[in-house]
Amino acid sequence: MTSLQLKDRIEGKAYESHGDSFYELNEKEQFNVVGNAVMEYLVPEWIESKSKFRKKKQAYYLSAEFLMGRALSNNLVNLGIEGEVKQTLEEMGVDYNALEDAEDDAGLGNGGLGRLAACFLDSGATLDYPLSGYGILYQYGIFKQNFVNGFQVEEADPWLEHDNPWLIKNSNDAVIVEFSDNDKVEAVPYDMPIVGYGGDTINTLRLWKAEAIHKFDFQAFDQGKYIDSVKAQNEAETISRILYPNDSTNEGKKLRLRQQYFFTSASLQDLMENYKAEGHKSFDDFSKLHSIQLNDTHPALAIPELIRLLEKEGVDFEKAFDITQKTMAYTNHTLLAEALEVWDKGLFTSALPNLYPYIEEINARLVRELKEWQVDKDEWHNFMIIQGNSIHMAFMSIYATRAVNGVAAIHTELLKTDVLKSWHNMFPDRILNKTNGITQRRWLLQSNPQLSGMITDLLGSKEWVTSLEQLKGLEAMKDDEAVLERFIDIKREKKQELSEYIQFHEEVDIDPDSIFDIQIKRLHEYKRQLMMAFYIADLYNRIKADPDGEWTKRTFIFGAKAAPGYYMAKAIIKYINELAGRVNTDPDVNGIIKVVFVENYGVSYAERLFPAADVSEQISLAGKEASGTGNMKFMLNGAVTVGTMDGANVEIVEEAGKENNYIFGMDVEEVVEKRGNYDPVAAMKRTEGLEQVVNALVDGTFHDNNTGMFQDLYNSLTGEDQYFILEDFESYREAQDQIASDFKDQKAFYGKGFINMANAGKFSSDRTLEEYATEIWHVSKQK
Ligand code: GL9
Repeated sequence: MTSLQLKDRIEGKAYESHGDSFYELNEKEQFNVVGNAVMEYLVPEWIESKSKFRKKKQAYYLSAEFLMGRALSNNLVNLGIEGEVKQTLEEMGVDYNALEDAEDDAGLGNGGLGRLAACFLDSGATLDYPLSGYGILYQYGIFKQNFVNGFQVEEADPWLEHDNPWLIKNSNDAVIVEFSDNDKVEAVPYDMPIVGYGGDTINTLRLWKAEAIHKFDFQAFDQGKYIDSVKAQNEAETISRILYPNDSTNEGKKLRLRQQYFFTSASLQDLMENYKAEGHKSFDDFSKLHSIQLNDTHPALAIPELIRLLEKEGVDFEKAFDITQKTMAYTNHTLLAEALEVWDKGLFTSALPNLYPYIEEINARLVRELKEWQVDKDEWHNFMIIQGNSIHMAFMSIYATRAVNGVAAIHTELLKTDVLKSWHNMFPDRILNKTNGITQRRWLLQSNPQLSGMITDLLGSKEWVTSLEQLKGLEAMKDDEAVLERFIDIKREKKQELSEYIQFHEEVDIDPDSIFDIQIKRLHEYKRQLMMAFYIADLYNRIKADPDGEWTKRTFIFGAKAAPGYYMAKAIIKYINELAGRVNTDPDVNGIIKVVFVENYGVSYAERLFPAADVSEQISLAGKEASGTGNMKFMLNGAVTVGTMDGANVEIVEEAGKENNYIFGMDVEEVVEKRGNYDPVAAMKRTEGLEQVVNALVDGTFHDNNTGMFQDLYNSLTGEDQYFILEDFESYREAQDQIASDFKDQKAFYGKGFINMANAGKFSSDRTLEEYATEIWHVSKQK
């Protein structure tokens, strides 16, 4: 495509879609027009990709969440036309950065689990695997976060209000989803292209929107009942209205169950329709041509639903169960008991009366097997899907699938030895490990072009973009002064860019020469944002006591959304905002430390934060964080980790060396040991300075606008301290103080970050996806 053709195409699209000259449009409209032009360019390749995978075994990633973020730059880079498009736009007088910023994030996910799905799609297409995503087209994505007096206030995220150029409505493929005999809706698919790097493969993310079968009741309207006339449409659309903003908790809501059934049923019907259209006369070959990955238990209703749909096609139960089990695999993403999905039987039967009998039948089959296997009756509660009034989705997902996997080595080990121990003993080959990964295309190539350029220069090729293990070749250069200086200069430049962005958006002035110490992830007690805040509060007290001491300049940055109903998480946000206000304005502190809580953290903000980090905060209580993926993004961008031996941190330090990171705190065994005999108040009193920090919650130092929130934080800590903040504080403080001291020798400090980057190869989602494709899905590449 020449520059002139591109210009013509863009100008033409503007007339077509807006009836106006491109140059008269606002930024959102201009973005939309450019997006449409890119779509027109990629569609032939997209069609080509679909046909090359026809009649081959394909993998389907079913997920209630896909946290895609923006697509423009990603598509341009992966198509290999970024340079041309940017140049053409520049010739047309368009500011590319402003255009890029005009795109709304596709925030169809809560956090790590949803972002992992997005990284997997990128890797699947890049590796030329037949991998499609299936999910929900939420009208509203993850809420926008505002701070009002330091409190989180949520606002809707109407990301589809401006036309979205990446979605193509495919009305021909609409299907009917039946919740019950007299409660049915239409599922209409919207397809988004997933462009692989290099542009050889363009896969599809299919998102379902709910619509009424009869959208408008003419009679009602005619009788003046205007609201009634669109009631059916309104009720149907409610199903795909909004993403549940929970993180790692299970809320047994009927609407959520309806969402889960809605998209799994629609997706399976889609697959079965296509299968039949290919001319198959029986379903004997279905599992040979389909591999379905269940992203957590959110899509687990696919299990009874596939059996139900197969029976409708004349397949008997045993055969249908067999096909289902051979087709499906399940990923577990958490060990937290409160996150495991358990549905109330009454709620389930009222929401999905036609599906429930299939769950009973699956459970009855399991009971027959438990008897056959001569499992002691006392053990049955570790297996049974239906127990009293509860339906256990994880147990069903293990029972009726071929493979179950955890998301980091330690997590999988804990599944085998603890949460799913009985299952593991029964089926020792079923539980596998697939350590998570991240795509280096978005998280290095696009978000850190400076570091990318340096890596390409040093390695003499861009191969690392599709083969991240190549980074290992950098390790030998760690003592090369010039290399390290360039690395430090780039980090400084990214910190400068972030400082300007934060100055503009948060109105806080930060110093790019200070340590940038960053914790960005969902707000959860187990992740212990409060422990980092306590470190800052303690450091503040120490500085106040000795303002002329030799302090290292530091900037502490937080980014996190709290689930709207999660009271304690919201209390922690308020506390950190109060702390930030105090620290940032105290003349005694005089800018030695700064604290920033960035508003509305999300994928696009993350792309600015990871490249600018010196220190990565991964301080969850050991045994609680299944994997983490932010930890990998920091590492890839050359930050050191201060962290516990939890999740993928364990593998990060295995790759990059404990000596290049700051590991502290209790490990899993120590946590288990401590549980029985823990006295948080004793821990607090024995740790110098800690009591002052904790008391400051309630002694009038900080104010929570009379909500009582800080008293509740205090009570939780001194009463139980479930997450052992007071126990681990001392060793965390030591690690943090060590960082401040090590930073004085810049070359030594950044040398550690450099080694981390050089050893990040394992954490490419290309590696993870390759493992899923070859060890679980058994699909093959088609160039
Ligand atoms: C999570 C785990 O908590 C993370 O440790 C893990 O990295 C990701 C991806 O495997 O999955 N499980 C989970 O429920 N969430 C995770 O992030 N929560 C959200 O995504 C909101």
